[in-house]
Amino acid sequence: MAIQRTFSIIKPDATKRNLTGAINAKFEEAGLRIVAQKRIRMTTAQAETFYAVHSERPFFGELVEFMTSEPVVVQVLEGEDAIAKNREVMGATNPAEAAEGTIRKEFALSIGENSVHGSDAPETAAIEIAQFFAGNEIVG
Ligand code: RTP
Ligand code: MG
Repeated sequence: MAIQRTFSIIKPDATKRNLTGAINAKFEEAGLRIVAQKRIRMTTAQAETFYAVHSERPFFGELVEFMTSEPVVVQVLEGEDAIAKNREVMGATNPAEAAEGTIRKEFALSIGENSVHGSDAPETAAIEIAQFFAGNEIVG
């Protein structure tokens, strides 16, 4: 399997509880390398663009409000099969369904406040990385 990059967000519920380091440890233990990282306050426009695919869903407003409510940490993770590996480490969207040892099982509060985001495919990873990082901010 080739080396891939994926886009990750440590979400407001996690930054608020000071879990950035604990979550990063999970990534690193899984063999993912953090090749770019910054803490930002996401704007409403950024959150609406980022989650545009969900704009017709009933939870969209709540999701945008949540993502802009506290700082987030945006990241690029690199490694073998990084997209699938990251989603495995994250666990299911709903923490009640997440496997033992996953980030969402250990830290997520609810299906909405679920601590992390990870890209779901190479195409979305490329788009999401480009929304938040310039090429020279990623150091592999
Ligand atoms: P993500 O995009 O954040 O990595 O999560 P995901 O693929 O596991 O989940 P997705 O279906 O793409 O949903 C995006 C985010 O929207 C929030 N959500 N809330 N209240 C609800 O029913 C609901 N469903 C989804 C979650 O924060 C989810 O991660
Ligand atoms: Mg998703």
